[in-house]
Amino acid sequence: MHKSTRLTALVAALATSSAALAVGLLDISLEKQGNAPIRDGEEPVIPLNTKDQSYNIWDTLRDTSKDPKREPGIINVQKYEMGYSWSGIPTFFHLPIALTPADLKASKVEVAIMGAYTDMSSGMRGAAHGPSAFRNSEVYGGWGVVELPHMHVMVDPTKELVMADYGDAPIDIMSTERSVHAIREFVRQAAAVEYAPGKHVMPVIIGGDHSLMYPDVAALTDVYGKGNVGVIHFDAHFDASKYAMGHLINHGTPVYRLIEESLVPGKNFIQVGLRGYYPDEESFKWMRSNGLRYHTMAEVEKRGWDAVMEDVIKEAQDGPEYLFISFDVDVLDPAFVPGTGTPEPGGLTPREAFPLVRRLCAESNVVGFELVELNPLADPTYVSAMNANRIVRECLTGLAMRKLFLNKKHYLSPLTTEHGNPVKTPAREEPAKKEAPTAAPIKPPAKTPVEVPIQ
Ligand SMILES: [Mn+2]
Repeated sequence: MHKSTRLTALVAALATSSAALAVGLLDISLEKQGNAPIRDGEEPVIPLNTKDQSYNIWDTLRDTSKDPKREPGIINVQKYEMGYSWSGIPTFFHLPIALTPADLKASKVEVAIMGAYTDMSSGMRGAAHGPSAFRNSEVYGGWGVVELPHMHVMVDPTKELVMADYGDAPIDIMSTERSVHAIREFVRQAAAVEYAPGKHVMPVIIGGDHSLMYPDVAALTDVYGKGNVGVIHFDAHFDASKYAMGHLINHGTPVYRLIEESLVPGKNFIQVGLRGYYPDEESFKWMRSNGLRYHTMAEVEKRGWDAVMEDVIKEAQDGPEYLFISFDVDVLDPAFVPGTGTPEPGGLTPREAFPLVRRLCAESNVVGFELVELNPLADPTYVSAMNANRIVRECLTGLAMRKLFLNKKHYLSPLTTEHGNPVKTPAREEPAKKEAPTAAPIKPPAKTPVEVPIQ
């Protein structure tokens, strides 16, 4: 039913009910004063003026015809070889930028990190500032020059992968419904780029509220095919409501939409971290009947995190060929992420979430990632942005490990997890393209006599 028709019907229904009588009288008295919002014969809606010049301005690309001509490729916008964490132009991880799909292709970009500042459906407004908070969330300086390997595995993803900041998706900040189509197109354009035969750019989307999951996943099914992309969904909430206050798309409905539109079969959803008071019993039954695989915090309480983590990895490898990770930061406990729209106590610790995200990106075929619901306005200590940054770093590290064939079950560097010598060669089955950072055995130090203190 058309929106205005529905509203007309609603007004007609109200006019015939006795409960609405007082409202009707109020309307008449307002009309006498010339203030009535609806008069006889008028449509009870304020039409959207689609002829207005600003209607599509949020989705209108800048005119670049007067820009200096340049060859396609990524652009390093930093002035100096290195800098402090807070210095320079705040791109994601201080990476170079790419403005167009041609830039991604020319530089053979493997991972394009992009912002998407949807904010109409968050439980608490502020997620629009997520991408900018993320770009400013670095802790370490030395970008571009200093080697900063992830200590658990001794791999530095910024050195192993070609990555770029792809800017922000176009958003109509006053309409989630209008934004999702533009976001889907934006993500699809990046993911469609083949940087090598059969190898597509992996989009990493920094939100923004969780309504993003619908256009982000839909964009990947546009590239890889309907039903070919599974979703590992980290969240305190199941986000599979049919409606939210009459809206079909908001941050609590994307899972339902993806299943309803047959883009992702229910069995290809693997949910981690559900807790609190949503979904209810009826919704759990709906999830079961649609085959969703869910791992609640109640299950973690019952079986322990390690057992649940292993099941998630197994299930991720037992699904469609391509995987997308949707990481709602509210899956982490509010102690670690207070800055989010709908916090829920009793969540995962970073020490639980980090290895799972890293392992999923190393041990399965992840082709897209989103981090959503980061709300810096509710994050006075910056701890939320810091943990959000690390979640994405865990994924990037996992991707780099996969590239280096350090993708055996739960690989950790012998150099940093054992202090005995010599260091074992990393457990790799296939030859790596380059020497792994821990491949060379380290000579034991010359033994020196231990001095015993004199009593
Ligand atoms: Mn969510």
